[in-house]
Parts: sequence; C-alpha cells; structure tokens
Amino acid sequence: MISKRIEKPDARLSIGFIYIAFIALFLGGLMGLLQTLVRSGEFTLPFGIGYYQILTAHGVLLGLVLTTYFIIGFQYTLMSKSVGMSEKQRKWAWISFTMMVIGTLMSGTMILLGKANVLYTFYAPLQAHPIFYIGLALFVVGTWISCFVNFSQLRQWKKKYPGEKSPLMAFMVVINMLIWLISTLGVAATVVLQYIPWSLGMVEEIDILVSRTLFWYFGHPLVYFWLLPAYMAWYTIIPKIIGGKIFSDSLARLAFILFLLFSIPVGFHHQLTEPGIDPFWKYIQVVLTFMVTIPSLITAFSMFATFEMTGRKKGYTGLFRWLKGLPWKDVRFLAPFIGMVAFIPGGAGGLINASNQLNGVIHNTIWVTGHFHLTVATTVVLTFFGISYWLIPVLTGRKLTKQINKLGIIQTFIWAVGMTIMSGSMHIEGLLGAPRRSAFSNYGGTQQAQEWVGYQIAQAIGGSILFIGILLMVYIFIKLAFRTPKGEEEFPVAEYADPTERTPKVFENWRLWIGIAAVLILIAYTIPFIDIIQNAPPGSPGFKWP
Ligand code: HAS
Ligand code: CU
Repeated sequence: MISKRIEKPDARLSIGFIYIAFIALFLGGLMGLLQTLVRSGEFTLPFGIGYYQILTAHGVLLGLVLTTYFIIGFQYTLMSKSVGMSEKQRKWAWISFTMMVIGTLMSGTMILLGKANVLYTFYAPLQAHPIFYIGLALFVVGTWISCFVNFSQLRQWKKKYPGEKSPLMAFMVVINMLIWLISTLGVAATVVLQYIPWSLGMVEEIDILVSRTLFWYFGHPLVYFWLLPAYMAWYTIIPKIIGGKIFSDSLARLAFILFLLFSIPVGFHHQLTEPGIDPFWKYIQVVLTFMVTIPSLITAFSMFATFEMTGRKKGYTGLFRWLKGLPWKDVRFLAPFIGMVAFIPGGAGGLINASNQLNGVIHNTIWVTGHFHLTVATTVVLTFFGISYWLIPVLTGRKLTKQINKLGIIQTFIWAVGMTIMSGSMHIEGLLGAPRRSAFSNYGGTQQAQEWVGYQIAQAIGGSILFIGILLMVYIFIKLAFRTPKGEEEFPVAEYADPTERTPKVFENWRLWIGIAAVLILIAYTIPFIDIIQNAPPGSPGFKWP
C-alpha cells in the first residue's frame, strides 16, 4: 500500500516548505550567535541594532519558522508516502503555503525594522506594530488549511480501504495536526480579539493575564507539535535505518493518543508564579503535566526495545553489547540518536520545571533557556537534521554521498559539543539566579552578577561552535538540494516486528479521543478562566522598546 516514491509535484510542495526552514535556520542561527556575543559583555551590536530585536528574530525564526515549515513539509511527505495526495488537496496545500509565507514576511519585516521587539512569546504589555500581529494571524490560518488537507488525505484513504487500519505515519500526522489545530485556537483568539485591536489603538488597554493564559494554552502544546514529528521518525523510520523493525504499532499509537489528550490542558505550568491564578487549578494542571510525560517514557522504552532487538538479531549479546550492532557511522541514525540522548537530561529538566517548588527556583532564569535548547534545539533539531540527510535527496532526486555522510557526522559532533557547553552553562548559571531574556549588564558590579560572567563567556564559546555547526548544515543542505549526483535515495519506512499484532480498533475512534481531549481542556481551563476574567485587575496600555 505504501508507494515506492514521492510523486514529483508532492516533492516540489515539501521541498518548498523545507527551503524556507533552512533559510530560517541560517538567519536565526546568526541572531543566536550575536546574542551570546552580546551577553558575554565583550561585544556591542553595530548600526543601532537592539538586543531585543535580534532576540525576537532568533526566537521567531528558529522556534516558529524553522520548526513549522520543516514539520509541515515533512508531514506532507509522510502523508504522500502512506495515503497519497489528490490534485485538489495539493492545490489547497499550496494555498496554505502561500498564506504562511505572506504572514511570515509581514511579521518578519516588522521584526527587522525593530517595530516588534516583543520576543517570540509577545507578552503584553510589550506592544508590536499591528502588521506583526496581522501577519501572525495570517500565518496561523495558513497552517489550518494544511491541517484540513491532512485530515482529508486520511479520510480519502479510509474511504478507499474501509475497515482497514490506517497507516501509522498518517495516523501520527493527523494527531499532531489535531493538537496544532486545537491549541492554535487560543493564540488566534488572543491575537485577533486582544492584540490587533489594542495595537491598532481601537482599545486603550489589554488584559495581560488573559493574553498570557491564552498564549500558554497554545505555547505548551506547541512544544509537542515540535516533538511529535521527531517521534514519527523515531518510531517509523529509525528502525529501518538500523536494520530493525518497529517494536509495537499499538504502543506507538497509544503514545500519540496520550499526547492528544494531555498536551493541551497543562499551560499553567508556564504560569506557576502568576499571582492571578488559583493554586488549586495550577495543581490540577501540574498533575496533567506529569501525565504527559508518560508517552515520552513509553517512547524511550520503545526505542530501547527496538535498539536491543536489532542488536541481538545481528548476533550481539550481553547486557549492553547489542549497542555495537547499531550503525554508528550512518548519520541518518547518529544525529537522531544524539537527539534522543539529549532528551534524557532535557526531559528530566522538564520534570524539575513542572514541580511547583523547584519552578520557583528556576522560573525566569536562564536555566529555562538551557532546558529548551536541549529539548527543541537538540532533540528535535538533530532529529530534523537526521531526517534531512535522506529526505532532501529523496525530494530532489539526488544521492546522499559518503562525503556528505562524513560531514554530517562531524556536524552532529559539533552540535553536541557546542550545545553541551552552551546549555550546560545556562543550566548552572540559572541555578545561580541569572535572569533569562536580558541583555548584558554587570548589575552595578554586584557580587552575584560577577559569578555569572564566566558562564556567559562559556555560552558565547558554545554559541560560536553551534554557529559553525549551522554553517556546515546549510552547506550540507545546499549540496543535497543542488549538487550531489542524481540518483534514487531510499525513503526508509520500517516494518513491524510482529505483522500479526492486533491494534485495538478503539485507537481509531477519533470522536472518542477528541471528545476526551475537549473534556480535559474544559475541566482544566473553564473555572480558572472565568475567575481570571471576573477578577481582572485594570488593563495595561502598551509599551514599546525604543
Ligand atoms: Fe519544557 C519550559 C516542562 C518537554 C520546550 N519547555 C519550556 C520552554 C520551552 C520548552 C521552549 O513545567 C520555554 C518557554 C518559554 O519561553 O517560557 N517540558 C516540561 C516537561 C516536559 C517538557 C514536564 N519542553 C519539553 C519539550 C520541549 C520543551 C519536548 C520542546 C521540544 N518546560 C516545562 C516547564 C516549563 C518549560 C514547567 C516552564 C518553565 C518556566 O518556569 O518558565 C516533558 O515532556 C518531558 C518528558 C520527557 C522525558 C524524557 C524521555 C526520554 C526519551 C529519550 C530516550 C533516549 C533513548 C536513547 C532511547 C520523561 C524519550 C538511548 C540512550 C542510550 C544512552 C543508550
Ligand atoms: Cu510546557
């Protein structure tokens, strides 16, 4: 049922998304380098460029543009591969792409002009130019079209093969797009109902707590929207690359369903220090946060199982000797594997963040920045790089050469070293109380700030190493997209270890899962949200960075 290759028009669509992702990688990476240099205290930005301007560009380009474009492009290939795409669907996918690009250009231009120095979370009362918010809204609506295209792709397949289990890849894509659709309703609501009228001057004041709550209703599921495509590759592609099989179809689907249920009603774990939210509801959402770690633990278990089964099948025995059976010299495996390893401390850090008392220690410190550079910037991004080594050749009809494979391995090591230095020193500096989201300051030469400087220099060193990694990755991308020899590269799709495995039918009962997800969201948010609105303090006028 799985077609051998990606049709040309489908390939063109996906590569369109991926081009933008890599442009964002280059520009966003450059901004990141500049930030670590400024924060080292040894460098001042030229031409009157502001620190918060480049910080916003960095967060938006890498956290929103790189991720979303790569994910949607990658997911389209998974859908084409597993369930196919019709003419009409492709047309809508291009409309989605176009709207996203127009939105991105609008918001991006405002950031470059220094008219939207509001960081990627655009917290009120910081105010941006209305075009920034309108671009954002257009971008989000553009992504919604892609959601519906993916849904209709699976529906069409189901009609053709009634009663059959949907392909795992398509199942996973649909779950991720459901998470995205449900969660972006929150960010769309705050942007359209609050930020746009406020920035246009139609209303004087904004309710800050409402805007933040709606933002985090979206902001947490956003991190799983980043993570799940990496998990798609771990479950369905990595086993093939290592010469193994998928450990369990049911367990993979169960993990994804749990993400649909638990990734949304947990936004308060970003607002634990917010005084306007009743502690009882924070407690409920923290319990749900710990629930959402379970599918990641299931994933860790499945990965170990796949690795061990594969190693043993190749004849390696012992408690850990089977690790030798893994293809360490294949960058398509190595890069995602290092990503997985990073998620062990990254996930552990998440559990610390979610614990109320410990959150009081780390909140608003640069520890949090360290946390998300392990999770999204290592686990997710290294997996996306790992995918790129085979996906880009598949889409452009070229080969992954030995030379590029070797460069890729070097790239992976550079990333691992740079990130260990940068993220490690961010974690420690955060524990020493250093704030996040702040330009360099010696805080009047206070004793405590003196302790931070060494770590900031370490971050600049780590950041510079990472920038070399980015340059190398962009070079590899250009080679794979335009230069390596023509040929047919493999699209690796794994088979099941047990083809007779019976996946429970209830896993495809979409009404049931969407229904439970909705009930959990209503339980977690209704009463506290009414509370927030009824007891709202006076709203705030806007503030702008000069
Ligand atoms: Fe987080 C803040 C809690 C996961 C991203 N997080 C952030 C922010 C970002 C982010 C961007 O509760 C900052 C937002 C901002 O700007 O303010 N996070 C968690 C928890 C998890 C978690 C409980 N985060 C992620 C992921 C992200 C991400 C994933 C991006 C992709 N996070 C928080 C909290 C805050 C927060 C608070 C707010 C902090 C504050 O006060 O501001 C969990 O999902 C983690 C579960 C993960 C595990 C690990 C499983 C391990 C696996 C690897 C297996 C390895 C193998 C390799 C198989 C339990 C799957 C084999 C290895 C060998 C050695 C052989
Ligand atoms: Cu979160």
